Amino acid sequence: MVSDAAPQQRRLRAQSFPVDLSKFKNLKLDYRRPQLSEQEKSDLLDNINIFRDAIVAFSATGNARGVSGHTGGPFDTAPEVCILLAFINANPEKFIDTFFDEAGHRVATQYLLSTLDGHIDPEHLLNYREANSKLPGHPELGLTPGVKFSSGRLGHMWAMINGVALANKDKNVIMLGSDGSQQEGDDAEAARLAVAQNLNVKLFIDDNDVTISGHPSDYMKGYSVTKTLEGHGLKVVRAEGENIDSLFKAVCEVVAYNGPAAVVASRKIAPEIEGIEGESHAHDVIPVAVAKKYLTKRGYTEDQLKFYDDIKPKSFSYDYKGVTSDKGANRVIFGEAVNMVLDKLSKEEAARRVMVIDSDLEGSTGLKGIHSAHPEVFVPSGVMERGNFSAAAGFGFGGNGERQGVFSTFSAFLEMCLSEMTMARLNHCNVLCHFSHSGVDEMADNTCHFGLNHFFADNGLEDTAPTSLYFPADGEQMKAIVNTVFWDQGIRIVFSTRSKVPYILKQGTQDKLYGADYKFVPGKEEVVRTGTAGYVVSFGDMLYRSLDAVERLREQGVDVGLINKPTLNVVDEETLKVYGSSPFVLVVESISQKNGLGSRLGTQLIQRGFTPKYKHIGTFHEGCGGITDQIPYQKLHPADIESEIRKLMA
Ligand SMILES: Cc1ncc(C[n+]2csc(CCOP(=O)(O)OP(=O)(O)O)c2C)c(N)n1
Repeated sequence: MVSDAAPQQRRLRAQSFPVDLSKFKNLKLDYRRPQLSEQEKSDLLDNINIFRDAIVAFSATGNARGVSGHTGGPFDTAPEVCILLAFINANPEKFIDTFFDEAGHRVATQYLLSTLDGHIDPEHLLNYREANSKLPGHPELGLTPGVKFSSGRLGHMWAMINGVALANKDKNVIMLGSDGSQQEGDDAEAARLAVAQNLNVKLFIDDNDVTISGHPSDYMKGYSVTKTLEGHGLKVVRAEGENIDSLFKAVCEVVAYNGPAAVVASRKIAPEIEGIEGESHAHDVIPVAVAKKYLTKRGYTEDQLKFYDDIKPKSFSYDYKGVTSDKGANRVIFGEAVNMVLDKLSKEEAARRVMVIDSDLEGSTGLKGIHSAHPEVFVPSGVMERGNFSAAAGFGFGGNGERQGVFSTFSAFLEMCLSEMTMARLNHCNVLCHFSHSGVDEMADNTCHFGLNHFFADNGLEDTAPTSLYFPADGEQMKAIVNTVFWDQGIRIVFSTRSKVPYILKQGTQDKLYGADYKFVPGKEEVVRTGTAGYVVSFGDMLYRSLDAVERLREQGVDVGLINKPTLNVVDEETLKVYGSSPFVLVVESISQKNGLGSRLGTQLIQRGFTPKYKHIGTFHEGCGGITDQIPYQKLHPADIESEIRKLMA
């Protein structure tokens, strides 16, 4: 399918996709006839089984190659998709033939639909989430042949398809929904418009009671998708998702209805997949062993499933200079650092003064560690970033820093909370935020999950309370920053990456630069290496990569210096003079090249009368999928940094 395929893709293409998709029948069913004949039912069930086998077979390759993925969600919605496909086949003029999905992680559905439409070779599906395969973790319009929309940030789809429905009043607009995505506030706004305008949006919601951190029925008492949608005025039909008669009848009723309507299909996630059914980890990629067991039970032979043995995680080894060989996960260390602050308080004092709220990502953003060590401060919550941020801000309202709200999610979703940040600032709220998964490193979830726009958060005026943006370079610096700024006032934001980072060493030693004798000073830029030829200014995960480039050049006699800027949005006049008066400044960052530090520092230098040769590099184009490939794809590998330095010196 893809002409610039990597060698591994070509090899896999020669293998055979185990599921015979030619057996998938082009069924035609009329939604005005809610009763299935025995033959229709049997054909439909065959299609559902083929669809589900295929989802299991190819999504498990994400597990085999170590790039993760999602199986449970797309597996669940196969019956709804197969029924709706048959409706579209019978009455194409009545539908927009796109299965808009507000839960973009269920992208396997879109790749399979595109394959059934003839846009993708079945064998190519076995490259799911592989770098450059054009099968990234979320659907991207214009990237993958046959994929008809972009999705991946929960709760962003319904509002858009309202517009599609307004532009196509004579057609049904389909959206696959989920009990996770429906928690987002935007869905409530979309519901009101859909009802007020009587739009023909048809929602098919997989109410499997599973999201990433567990079961909504446990962590969000009182939440009901059905009652919520009914309360907005939609027609809602509940169905047993795994009972084809019940589901078929409900889908017919909702499609035949004139106006906004939803099927809420209840089922355990990954039904009948032994080992993961009903479990919250079924949300993630299915382990190869579980997939093999399932497919074997479904009649596939050992020989047909041999292809998994050929898929190996990509290894990437590189000997970085100036750092330890061991690495720390800063996104986990954030939680440990908060625990170190909380350990100093009694449980009562901690509960009175600190509130840590989750947004269904506690395992990914380090809050899980706080949840287990200090349950007295922890509030589990749903996929509701804006509301949860404001709750954290409100906890710290009026407390002079004596009370702190702590909030976390992925850096990508910082963009969702900007207006709430403005109001939190105007209310003098005290809130410590942790935005993990910054930049692009190891982000197979790809472009919609990149954390690029950190500076957007600093959106107050010069005379309002400052918003501090901190991006520690390693685990020791993370601890020092959290310890120093925890009880400060205002909005403080700490960033980390999905990937682990090594520890920065003092020049020519094996001692950690940010070890026991280090004291973090907010706003201070740190000279990691002094140099006369010019300076690299960097921070976060790009500091160790920049250090490697700098060390290699220094070994060759090029005296390049390196600055760490752990507070992104404060000018340190003293240090700026040091690099400003050197021959060149190169800013290296993994956030957006368009909006990052580099887009500001040049002006700050000129305003102070410094005119070194200047360049900045950062993330500049949409992702390539995969794990270790993202950084070199953005031309941010140490070799790229070295080459940029050489160009500035030429
Ligand atoms: C705006 C936003 N917040 C958080 C996430 C991270 N996230 C991805 S899937 C998910 C939970 C999904 O639950 P659900 O949609 O019900 O899917 P299922 O577990 O059934 O596959 C979360 C929190 C996201 N993709 N977008």
